Amino acid sequence: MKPVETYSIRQMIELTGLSEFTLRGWENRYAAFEPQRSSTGRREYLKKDVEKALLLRELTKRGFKIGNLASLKNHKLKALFEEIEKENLSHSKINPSPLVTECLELLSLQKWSELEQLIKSLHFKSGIQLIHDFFLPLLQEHSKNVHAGWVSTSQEHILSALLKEKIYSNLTKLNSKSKGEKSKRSRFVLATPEGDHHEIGLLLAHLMIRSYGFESLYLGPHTPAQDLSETALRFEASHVVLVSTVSKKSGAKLEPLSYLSQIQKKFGTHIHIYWAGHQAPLGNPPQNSLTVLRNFSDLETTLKELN
Ligand code: B12
Repeated sequence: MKPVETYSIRQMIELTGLSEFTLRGWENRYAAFEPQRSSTGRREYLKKDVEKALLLRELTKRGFKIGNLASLKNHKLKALFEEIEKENLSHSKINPSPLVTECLELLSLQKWSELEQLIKSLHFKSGIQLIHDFFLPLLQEHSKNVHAGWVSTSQEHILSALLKEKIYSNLTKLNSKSKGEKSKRSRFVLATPEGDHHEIGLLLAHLMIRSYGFESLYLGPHTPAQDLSETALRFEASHVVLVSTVSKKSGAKLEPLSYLSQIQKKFGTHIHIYWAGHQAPLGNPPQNSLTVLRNFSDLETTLKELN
C-alpha cells in the first residue's frame, strides 16, 4: 500500500501562505486541524488539511469568522466558498486603499516604528476627512482580520493606541480654535457603558462633533450609569452619545438596554440620547428622546441638521 503523504508545519506555511501564528491559532483555539504526530512528535498534516487551510484562508479574507468555520468539513467549506464567489461576480469589489493596505501590512509584520511614523505623518484637510478617508476604511479592514483570527491581542492593542494618539493630536489642533455660538445650543456628553472598553468609535464621534463646532465633553469608556447621568445634567448637555459595543457576556457590567434605561430614568425627555455601536438595536426605537445612529454618516447628517 502506498504510504499516505504528510506535510510538516513548514510545508503548510509554504503551501498556504498563512503564518505559523495563524495556523497554530486556528488549530489550538478552534480545533480546525487535528494532525497526527510522527514518532519524533512532529505534527503531520494531510492533504485535506492543506485544502482546508486554503478554504479557511479565502473565507476568512471575505469576512467569515473562523469560529463559525473551523468545525466544518471541506465539502461544506467548498460549497460555501463557491456560493460567495458566485455572488461576488455580480457585485463589483472595492479594494482597500493603498494607505490602508500599507498600514495593515506593517501591522501584520509588526514593524511598529514604521507604522507609527506612517500614521503620524498623515495629513488630511480636516478631522472629518481623516475619519472618512482613513479611520473608517482602516477599521473596517482591520475588523475583518480580527474576525479571521489573523491579529494577535498585542497587535490589536498597539494599533488602537496609535489610532487614539492620532485622534488626540487632531483634537488638540481643534482645541486651539475658539468655540463658536453653536456650542451654546447643543452640548454633547460622550461615554461607553461601564465594562465596555471600546472607545475608538466614541473618540471619532468626539472629533466629529468638535469639528462641527459643537461643545463636547468626553467622559470616555467604562462609565457607570450614575456618573454619566450626573455629569450630563451638571454640564447641561442637550445630547448624550452612548456607544455600546459589547454585551454583558463579553464584559459590560449591565446589558446595554438596562444601562440605557438607567440613564433615561434620570434624563426624562430633557436630554436626547444618540445610541451607536454594535449593541445598539437595528431599528429605531419608538421614543422621541432616543435615536439609533448606525454609522458616522448618520452622525454627520444629525450634526448638519443641528447646525
Ligand atoms: C479594537 C477592538 C478592541 C480593543 C479596544 C481598544 C479601545 N481602546 O477601544 C481591545 C483589544 C481592548 C478589545 C477588547 C475586547 N474586545 Co474588541 N474589538 C475591537 C475591534 C477590532 C474594533 C472595534 C472598534 O474600535 N471599531 C471602531 C468602530 C468605529 O467600528 P465598528 O466597531 O466596526 O463599528 C461600526 C458601527 O457599530 C458604527 N459605530 C461604532 N461606534 C460608533 C460610534 C458612533 C458615534 C457612531 C455614529 C457609529 C459607531 O460604525 C462602524 C461602522 O461604520 C472589534 C472588531 C469589530 N468591530 O468587528 C472587536 C470587538 C468589538 N471586540 C470584541 C470582544 C469580544 C472583545 C473582548 C471581550 C475580547 C477579549 N476576549 O478580551 C474585549 C472586551 C473588552 C471590554 N470589556 O470592552 C467583539 C465584540 C463581540 C460582542 N458583540 O460582544 C468584537 C466585535 C470582535 C469579535 N470577536 O467579534 N477590542
